[in-house]
Order: sequence, then C-alpha cells, then structure tokens
Amino acid sequence: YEQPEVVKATLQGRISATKLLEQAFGNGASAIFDQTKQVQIIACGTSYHAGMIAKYWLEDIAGIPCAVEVASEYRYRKHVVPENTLFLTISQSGETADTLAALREVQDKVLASLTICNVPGSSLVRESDLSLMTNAGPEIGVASTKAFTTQLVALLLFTLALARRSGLSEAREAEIVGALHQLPELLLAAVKLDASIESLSRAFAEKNHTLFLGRGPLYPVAMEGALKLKEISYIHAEAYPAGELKHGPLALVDKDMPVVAVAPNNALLDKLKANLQEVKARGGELFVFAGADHIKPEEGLRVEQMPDVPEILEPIVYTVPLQLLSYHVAVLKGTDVDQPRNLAKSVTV
Ligand code: F1P
Repeated sequence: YEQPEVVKATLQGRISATKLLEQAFGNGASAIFDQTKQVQIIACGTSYHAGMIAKYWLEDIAGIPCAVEVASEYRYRKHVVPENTLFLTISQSGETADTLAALREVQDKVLASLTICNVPGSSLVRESDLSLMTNAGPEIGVASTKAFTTQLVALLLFTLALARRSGLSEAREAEIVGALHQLPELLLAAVKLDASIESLSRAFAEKNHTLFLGRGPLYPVAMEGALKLKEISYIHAEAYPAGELKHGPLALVDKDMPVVAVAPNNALLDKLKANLQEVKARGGELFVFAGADHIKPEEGLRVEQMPDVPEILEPIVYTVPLQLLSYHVAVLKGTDVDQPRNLAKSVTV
C-alpha cells in the first residue's frame, strides 16, 4: 500500500535533469556510462525478476546489450566478460551472499560495478563503484513488494541515463519522463483494486497449483506473481511466457489449474489472446488482468480491469495486483504473510 509514496521517493530530484540523475549514482558515473558497451545484471529472487525486466528496457530503449543471470549460478561458473561491461547487481538488502560473491568474483574484470539497492551502507553499496538507492524504506515482510517496484523505477532511470548517450529521441525521452510522473497515481489506482482482488482470491485458496502467463516484459512480471504466491501462500505456481504454452505446459491445464494472465493493451495482446483461447479450450479457468475493454469477460474467463497504463510502466503497475492476490490467498489460507516458513529476509550464507 505504500508503493505510490515510496515510488515518489525513488524519483525525487532525479528525473528533471541529466546531471542530477547522474549525481545520484555517485562520483564518476557519467564517465563510466560514456564507456559502457554492455550490461551484465546479477541478482537473486525478486531482484532477479527486476533485472529480467530491465533487459527488455536496456535493449529496446538504450540499444545496449544486456545479460541477466541469477547470482547463485553466475558465481560458480566460468564466464566471459566482454570489454567495457558495466556489472549491475540488484538487491533489496545489499547483503545477499550469492550476489556479493558474484561481485567479488568479477570486480577486477569489469569496467565498473553498480548496485541498485535499498539499504545505504550495506555490503553491496560499500563494495560497488556506483550505487543508486531505491529509497523504499524498510520492508517488514520477507517477500519483497515495494522493494521490487522501486527497483524497477531505479532501473528505468538507469536505462534513461544510458539511452541519453545512444541517441534517445527527445520525443521518446519526454514520453518516458511524462509516464514516470504519472506513476504514483497509477499505483494508487492499482492498489484500489484491493477489494475486487480479495473476491478473486477465493478461487485460488482451495487449489494446489496456479499457472501465470505473460509476454514480453510482462513475462518476468508473471514470474514475480508466481514467486509471491509460492512464498506466502505455499501454493505451487509456475510462470511461462505465453507463447511457450504449446511446448509443454498446456498438458497441465484443466479445471483444477487456475491460469492468471497479465494482458495489458500492447502490441503483444493479440498473440496473448490466442494463447488464452488455447487455455479456455482445455477447460482452464482464466483470470486476466487487462486494460479497459480489451478482453471481454465470458464463462470461465474473469477480467480484472486495470487502469490504462503507458506501455513503459506496464511491468510496474501490473505487479501490484499480483502481489495483492498472493496476499489475499495467504490470508484466506491462514499462512504467515510477513514471515513465511523456511525463508529469511536476507540470505547471507
Ligand atoms: C533476494 C531475495 C528476495 C526474497 C527473499 C530472499 O534478496 O531472494 O527477493 O524476497 O527475501 O532474498 P535481496 O538480494 O533483494 O535482498
């Protein structure tokens, strides 16, 4: 519920002028960004999903190649680090052992390191050359929520900083900055769907599995929705890029497998609608988060109407109803929302 406010704190003083934005990353940021030829993103859990979304933005908006990998794999394998790689870690706590180990492993092979982090003075902040703080304030629960959306805002600011060097048009820049100014209001509108999402949650609490679908940068949003449901309600959930359905997971679909789709009105919507028909034809019960009137409700297909959102903000705004859904399912099941079994807020070993 704090997300409209904390996102303002992430944006504060950073979108008005290039110089102010670059100062926020620390000394020498401008010179490092001038030389950056590719970005390697490393993170764990929810922070990894933020990195997956950033890859779409960095390649689309800044035209910079970007690789993303979980720290727990990256740190243990031999890797090739291309010249002028900016090594970007993302972490709420700044203390996640795998992420820190990956940074230490490559520190002397990369152009520079940058962390997007929520805790000032944490190990990742101290050991990275540059840092951009998310300013989300303390997160009480183990499962990241406002940390994730503020990470996405910080990643969009980072994308802007690089894109300004690689020929971002004034019109596109104005479009992105204008969208960011609208973000707190749009998050407020998403939070207001709470009661409606609560009524939806009953359809999940009795089930043992859920499938989440998305396309493009909404695929990592689906992954984050599935992770939240697993973490706090202990329901097995998986996310798939919707185009992959026919390559396997369609075999799982029946009336006992609720399917959640994030379906904003973008260029991929028609493709996604075709995937949803594939699910319906197999008797799957669909719950679709969609913009106004783009998908019609019908028997077996419930539509949760989202505010109209500028395309660049879709991954941020569409995350909130999925977080709320997991929350309400967990409350119905009586699990501990703030302190799920077997999990720690910060995985330091
Ligand atoms: C990574 C993370 C969180 C998750 C849980 C365990 O932490 O996987 O995303 O919610 O708290 O750790 P961090 O590196 O972002 O602090």
